[in-house]
Amino acid sequence: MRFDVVTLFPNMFDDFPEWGVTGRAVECDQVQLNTWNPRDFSADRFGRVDDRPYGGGPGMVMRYQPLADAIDAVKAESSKTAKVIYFSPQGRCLNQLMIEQLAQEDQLILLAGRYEGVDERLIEDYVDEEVSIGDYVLSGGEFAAFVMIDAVIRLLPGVLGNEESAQQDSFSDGLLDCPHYTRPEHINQKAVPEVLLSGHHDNIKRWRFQQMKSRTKARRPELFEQYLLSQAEINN
Ligand code: 4GM
Repeated sequence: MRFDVVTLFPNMFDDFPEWGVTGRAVECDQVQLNTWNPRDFSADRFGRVDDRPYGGGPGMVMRYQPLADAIDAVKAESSKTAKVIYFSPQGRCLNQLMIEQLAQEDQLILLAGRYEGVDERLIEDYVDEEVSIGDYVLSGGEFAAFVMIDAVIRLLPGVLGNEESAQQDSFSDGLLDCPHYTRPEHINQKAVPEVLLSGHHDNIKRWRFQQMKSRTKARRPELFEQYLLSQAEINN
């Protein structure tokens, strides 16, 4: 799989190959991670990539031309059909189902904005999906791109090493994960739940499933409602 990130701060992605399982996938060429700096594409005689907003107000807006030319350059050397994703708080909120679908793609072009965002016409002409990673504002889209890249790479076949892991993820069935414990058995009077020491694998499985459901119901009632609806559908 190939990621092409359009960013004013390509250096932010330099160390990616050093980070854990997702980095190893890049290191082993299972994933190609490229960066493109719109500054290199600015046709402006000062190399400007931003300008003042029409209508006034604070901050700057990323200009159409350098971004359009950068995206055209990515597409010219790869796939004309690659999806272009733009990260902004106005986008559709990212979830695991979207990540699973994105992991099926051969290539993603990720546009990381800065300042107040990009000229709206660039979004209309080039962006296939405007995506938000949550209801908060970042100083740039780069960390949103990191989030998506990480979540997608770990689903690629062979990346986690343990194929079961991805299947057992929280959300893979619409529920939060159960609690986990490792040695020692006692910490400050707190013991590991007895069932986990029992060696009774059916009981352990049941207990974990109960924990997943009770935690989801308590912490994320809206997710739990979704889960119940999807179960009802399966049973019909
Ligand atoms: C658009 C407009 C994404 C993008 C202004 C990007 C939050 C998210 C940016 C901007 C971002 C998000 C860059 N902030 N919630 N900042 O996914 O500053």
